[in-house]
Amino acid sequence: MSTVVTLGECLASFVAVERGPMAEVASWARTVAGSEANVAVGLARLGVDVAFIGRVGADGLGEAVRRRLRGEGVDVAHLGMDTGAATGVMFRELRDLGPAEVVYWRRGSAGSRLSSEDVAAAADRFEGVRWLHVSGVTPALSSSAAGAVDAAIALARSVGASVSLDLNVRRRLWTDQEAAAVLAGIASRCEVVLGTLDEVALVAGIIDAVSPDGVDPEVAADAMLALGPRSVVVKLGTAGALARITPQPAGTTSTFRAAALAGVPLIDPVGAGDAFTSGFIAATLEGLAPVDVLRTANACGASVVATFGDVAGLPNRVELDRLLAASSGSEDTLR
Ligand code: KDG
Repeated sequence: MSTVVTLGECLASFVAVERGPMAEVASWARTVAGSEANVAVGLARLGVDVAFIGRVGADGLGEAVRRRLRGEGVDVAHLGMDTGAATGVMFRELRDLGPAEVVYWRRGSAGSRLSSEDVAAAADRFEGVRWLHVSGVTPALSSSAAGAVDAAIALARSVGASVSLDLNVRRRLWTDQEAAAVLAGIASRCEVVLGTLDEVALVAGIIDAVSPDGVDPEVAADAMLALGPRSVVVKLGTAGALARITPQPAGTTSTFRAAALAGVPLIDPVGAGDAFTSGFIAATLEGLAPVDVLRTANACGASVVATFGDVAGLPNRVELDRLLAASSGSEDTLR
């Protein structure tokens, strides 16, 4: 039986081995990527039973994805092999200056063909489940994938599970306006919404462009709370994280903050948000106090920032405890 269910597209990811512009890269390391799959691996490493629903192509890259997730202990019984489409692929460079270029080969991919029928077929995975996690990547892939997210949320709510949404606005997949409209609707059906400051502000409707400068995270979080979730978590990178939480069934909303870990080497930040989310969910399920939940999440995120690839740095329980013990009291001062 799974404690957590998640769904989405898991890609074969080719990450540049040398740093610099993609046009010059000759060597690539094949890894797996995909926001929700990264979260699933993070949870499995922390000892949480987790199932991943999705599709890969009936090809070697799909097999590599399945083997990796299965090897990490993720339940892949409902990660189907689609004979009608290829496994999605992404290439990304490692760039020291400016945003890194990402190339997707995922239009019409197997993962984008995820549908509400796949969720219905996985209904057994929702029996006794405590948490469903979804991200803003999947509804951007196709209308059938958006339908899968809606079906999963309805199923999770029908069994009393908590639902979290990581906004994950992917500007290569849709416009800000499209993302804001769809993700606000999903947020209204979730208990927990996580995002960076620009994502929270965009979806909550307090800015319509990528310019969070000057936006107070608490103001952005409160605008998001007004859509319906009970908790909003704003990931602030080197400034740590902030949560606004309204107790159930009702009460005064409180703010909780945790500083980022100090001195984290910036090796490869992609996947850090997913690592944060896996730490957040695992610590919440354990019943930790909100500040300790945020500290755990920050530590998981930092661990991935300091490592190459989306999932290599995701800590197991022993590594996480060591990291938390070593960093206790040495976090960056809150800004
Ligand atoms: O959060 C990391 C993800 O962005 C990456 O693994 C790939 O899911 C992905 C996407 O669609 O960008």
